Amino acid sequence: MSSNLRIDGARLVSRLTELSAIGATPEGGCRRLALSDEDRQGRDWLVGQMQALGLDVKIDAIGNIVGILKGREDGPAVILGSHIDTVGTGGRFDGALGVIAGVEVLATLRDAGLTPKRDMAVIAFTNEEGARFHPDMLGSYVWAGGMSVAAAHAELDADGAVLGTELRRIGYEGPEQPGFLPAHAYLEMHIEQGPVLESEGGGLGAVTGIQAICWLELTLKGRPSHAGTTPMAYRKDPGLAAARINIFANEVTKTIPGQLANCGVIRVQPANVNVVPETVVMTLDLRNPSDAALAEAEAAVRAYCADLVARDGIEIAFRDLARFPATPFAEELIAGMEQSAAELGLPIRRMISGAGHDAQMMSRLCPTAMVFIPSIGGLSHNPAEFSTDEDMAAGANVLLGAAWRVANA
Ligand code: HGY
Ligand code: MN
Ligand code: MN
Repeated sequence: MSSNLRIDGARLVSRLTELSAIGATPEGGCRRLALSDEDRQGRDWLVGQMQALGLDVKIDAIGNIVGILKGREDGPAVILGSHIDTVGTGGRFDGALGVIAGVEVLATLRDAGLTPKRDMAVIAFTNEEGARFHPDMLGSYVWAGGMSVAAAHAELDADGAVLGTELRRIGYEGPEQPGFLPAHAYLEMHIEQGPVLESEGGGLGAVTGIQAICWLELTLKGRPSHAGTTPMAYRKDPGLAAARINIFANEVTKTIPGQLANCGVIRVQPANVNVVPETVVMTLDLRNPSDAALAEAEAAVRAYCADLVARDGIEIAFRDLARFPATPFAEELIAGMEQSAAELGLPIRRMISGAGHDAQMMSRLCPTAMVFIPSIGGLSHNPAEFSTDEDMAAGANVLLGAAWRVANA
């Protein structure tokens, strides 16, 4: 590839703008929950873009969308990708940028009449966010063989909707088997979603790996009773217990290095102002770069819950929603990202990812790496999520260089 080949930054921005209009929220972000009508519209748009580019577009049984650029030789492909589903308060960049940058890389090669030695592809994976169905990174997890199609299809959302039914409803239960395209390498571009790069004056991130993740759902059962007549000592109050567990999980982050904790869901039943609750369903998102430290944090939370059960006479049932180990990326691909940045005269520094990504699943199949661009204000999963056009083009050019190198090695 001539060393001065660059992606088309204006085209990258205009595609992101087009996709951002699908599921656009009044606050300026995007809401395309997995397998929703907005997700379907985004999928339809992406398939149209891939077809217009002349890619061979295939859909697999979990709805992963695969656009393939044929290489000169048969064999495992260099895969780019990310996701186009969002969380409820999503921004315009999380996931979408990585898919569009992958499309832009293939479009740039096509425009330049360059055919790589290996097949190349861009994949938009289903339900990366895990906001509606669990676990997160579900489409890439199934692609990597971590979960069966049947088990994934049986997942339910909070309203009882069945994943497989929703997939068929939006017309994206495809004929291909997940993982049908053998992977030689996987590269993903993503916004950092945190404050590190910006706090260092900008520059790109050569991602060395992803921290360990544990998502727990706790169902707490107490005894509904009258809020005005039941003496405090007589109450079996799961609402109070849930609050205590949330605070305890937060306290654990102060004693275990690197520990993070979030209680993102608290659903109270019967949710009446004058009833001591009967049931509370809550979630805990626990993360740590160290598997051992995360296990210690989880054990502390479980032990605390056992004490509450013994002391307060409520029941607590746990359910795993997601559990993924700390995942290191491939040194030669990390170095490849650094080399491409250096060739472009762009500052880049190594860092771990706090967020989960489809790369965490693809690293089970093949050498994997990511490149980050700065998130302004360190914000993500927020409508105000923002990255500059310049940083988007810089990241996509690093992706182009790194992908072309590994596709022809
Ligand atoms: O939760 C995560 O880290 C990702 O946004 N799915
Ligand atoms: Mn993402
Ligand atoms: Mn996300």
